[in-house]
Amino acid sequence: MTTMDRRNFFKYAGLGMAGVAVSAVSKVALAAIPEIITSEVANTQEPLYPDTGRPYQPVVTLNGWSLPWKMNNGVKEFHLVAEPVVREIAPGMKANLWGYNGQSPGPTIEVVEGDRVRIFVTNRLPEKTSVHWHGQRLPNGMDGVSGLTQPAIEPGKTFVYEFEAKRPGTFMYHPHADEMLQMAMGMMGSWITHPKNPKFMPVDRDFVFLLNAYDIEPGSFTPKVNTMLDFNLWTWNSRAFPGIDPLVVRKNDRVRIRVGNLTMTNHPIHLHGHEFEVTGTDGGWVPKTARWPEVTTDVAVGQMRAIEFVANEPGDWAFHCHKSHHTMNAMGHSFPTMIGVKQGDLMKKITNLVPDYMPMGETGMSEMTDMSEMMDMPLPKNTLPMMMGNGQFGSLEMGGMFTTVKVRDGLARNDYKNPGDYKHPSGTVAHIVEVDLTKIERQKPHVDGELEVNVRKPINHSGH
Ligand SMILES: [Cu+2]
Repeated sequence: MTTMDRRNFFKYAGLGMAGVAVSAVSKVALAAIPEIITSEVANTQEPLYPDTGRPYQPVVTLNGWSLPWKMNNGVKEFHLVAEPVVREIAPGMKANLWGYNGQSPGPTIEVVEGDRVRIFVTNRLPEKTSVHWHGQRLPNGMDGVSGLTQPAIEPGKTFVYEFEAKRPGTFMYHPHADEMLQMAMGMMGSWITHPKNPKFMPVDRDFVFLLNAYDIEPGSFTPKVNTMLDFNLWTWNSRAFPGIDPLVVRKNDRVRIRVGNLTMTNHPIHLHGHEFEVTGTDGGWVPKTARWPEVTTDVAVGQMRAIEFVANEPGDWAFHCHKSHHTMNAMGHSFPTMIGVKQGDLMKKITNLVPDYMPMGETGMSEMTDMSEMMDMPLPKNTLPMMMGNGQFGSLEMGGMFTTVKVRDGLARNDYKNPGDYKHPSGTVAHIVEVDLTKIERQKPHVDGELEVNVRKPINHSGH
C-alpha cells in the first residue's frame, strides 16, 4: 500500500477505523507483497470507496470491513492472512476463532467485473490451509481445493492466486483444507464482483454478510470443532444478537442485502414490514421477469442470495432467521419442557438436596430472560444470556440471527450510524385495552361445521 493509498483508505474509512492497523512485514522476505492490513474491531465499518481502478458503489459489510488493495501494473493485489483471532461475538462474549486479517469473517474483497486480481495468502495457522473462491469462474488451478488443484499452504508459507473476476455477483471465500474444522473455527469471507457498468442494477445501500454457526460450550472460548449439526451459537458474520449492528437505511432508499450461508443448515431469512425480491443467486443476477415478491427466502447451505426492496416504511423492522431456535443464544438443550407443570412441591424437595436449584419454564421461557437480567442469575463467564436484547418497550427475548432494519426519514446519503429507537407516530403502537372477558361468550361452531368467529357482545373499551 502506498502512502497515498493508505491516506485515502483512512480518509474513506473514517467511522470506527481506529481499530485498523497496518503492520509492516519483513520488507526483505516479502518485498513485493502488499502490506498486511488488519482490523481489531467487530463493528460495521463505512464503505470503502475505490481510489484506484474503475468506479463502483461499495458494499457495507455487516459487523465487518472491506480489504484495501494495492494496484500493481493494472492488477489489484490483496493480502489475506489466515490466522487465529479473538472475535467479540456480542458484548460480554469473546471467542477464540480462526479468521483472516484479525477478524472472523475475514474482510470483504471488492473488485470489478473484468479486473485482474492477485491475492496473496499467508498461513499463520498451526495447520495447512487453502482458499477456495466459491462461485467464481477461474482457471481450475486457482480454485483452491488442496490436494486436487494445488498443494496445501503449509504453516508459515505464502501462496499467490491470480485470476480475472469474470462474472459480477456475490461470492464467498473459505478454506478447502481440513474444511469442517476450519469453517467451524470461523474461516470465511465475502467477495463482491461489481458490474463493469456502475449504472447496472443500482441501489442506494448494499449490505453483505455471511450466516455462520459455532458450538461453544457456555463458559468456554473455543468452538468445538467436531460438531456436525448441533451448533449452539447462530451468528451473522460471527456476531449474535444483540451484537449484530442494525442495517440503517434512508426512507425510500433502494436496498440490497446479500446473504451467504456457510453453516451446516438452511436459514429462512425473514424481513418485517416490506416485501422483497430475490435479485441475485449463486449463479448471477435474476432477470426481472423471473422474480417474485417474498417476505422470507430460504438460503440453503453453500448458497448466496441478494434481496432488494424499497425501504418505504419507516420503523425498526425485525430482520432475522425464521428458525426460532436460531434467534436464541447458547443454552443447555437438555432441560425438559415445564410449561403447565406445577413445580412447587418438587422444588421444596429438590432445594433440600440442591440449594441453588431454580425451576424454569412453568409459564414459558421468557421468564428466563427476566431471571437472568433482573435477578442477575449467575451465568458462566463469557456466556451470553439465551434470550436478551432490550428495545424501547422491554426485553426482545432474542439472540442469535436477529437484528433490525432501521428505516428513517432524512438521513444523509452515506449515514450508517445507529439512529436509536424509532419514534412511533402517536396512535400507531399496539396497546393494552381494558376488557371484561366475562361478558364475551365463547362461540360454538355451527352444525355445518363453519366457525362462528364474530364476538356478539360488545367489548367494554376504556382507554382509547
Ligand atoms: Cu437459521
